[in-house]
Amino acid sequence: LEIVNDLHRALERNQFVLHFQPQIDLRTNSLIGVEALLRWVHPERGLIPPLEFIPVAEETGLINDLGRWVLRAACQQGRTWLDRFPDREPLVMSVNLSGRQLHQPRLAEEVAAALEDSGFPADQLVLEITESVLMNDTAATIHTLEALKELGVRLAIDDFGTGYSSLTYLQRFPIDILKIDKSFVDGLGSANIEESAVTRTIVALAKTLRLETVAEGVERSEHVRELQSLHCDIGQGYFFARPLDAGALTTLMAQPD
Ligand code: G
Ligand code: G
Ligand code: MN
Ligand code: NA
Repeated sequence: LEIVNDLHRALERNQFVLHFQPQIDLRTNSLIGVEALLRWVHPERGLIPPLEFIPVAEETGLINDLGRWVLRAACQQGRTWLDRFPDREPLVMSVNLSGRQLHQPRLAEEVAAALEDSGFPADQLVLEITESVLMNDTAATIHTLEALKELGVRLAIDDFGTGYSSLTYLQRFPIDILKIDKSFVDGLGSANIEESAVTRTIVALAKTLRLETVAEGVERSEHVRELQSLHCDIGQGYFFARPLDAGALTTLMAQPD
């Protein structure tokens, strides 16, 4: 419970940082975006991964302040990169939203403020929502998602395929992108065709619904080859790069693809 007190002070004390994991266009092999991933630099414990404090932040409600900080920091860093690398393809910035943030009535206003204050273009911001959060929900969720869409941002379903549920919500919610969960990507490149059945099906579904596909947890060249043959759009994973701090990513961007 010490962590709860520490967590409250951590925002005031500027102990959070964003790392950024590259997203690669599988057709051109170029860096086209990054996912912002939150880390807590604890003065005694060092770098704490989000799975250890985001659930606590959700329970205590601190996730709203923390999520607002993440949105602002991600948009500002995105703007810095756009200004620094004007000749690169427009960089897409993906930010994770938690369930509790999605239930916050002022979410769309806060996203609008983060975009306006940073000058980051709305159509280059992607908000990721996990499939389980979407499935547990309701009219209020649709309303929030539509308000977000009106700002011009795009919406992605994170961990897609792990929810074991009806797919009807894909027609109800204004979704743009499916992020194929690592557990399905792991099976790619195997001689056994059944190993790739789920990924194959998700990509086909996405094409029919005109959604973009991002494969997560791409670790091996065999994964890349099969994703390319399936015409999956984007890859993200250790094969390309781990999440990097802003400085390391700036160095990466300064090199040609
Ligand atoms: O690198 P990784 O350990 O960063 O991330 C672990 C989990 O934490 C992922 O499921 C990711 O979606 C989640 N996560 C990372 N950053 C954020 C964030 O800023 N907000 C929320 N809600 N979840 C995040
Ligand atoms: O938001 P999401 O649940 O998708 O978070 C992505 C998580 O996956 C982060 O914890 C990130 O560090 C991790 N990750 C990203 N690429 C890889 C990978 O290739 N392999 C593994 N094992 N984890 C990855
Ligand atoms: Mn994510
Ligand atoms: Na995921």
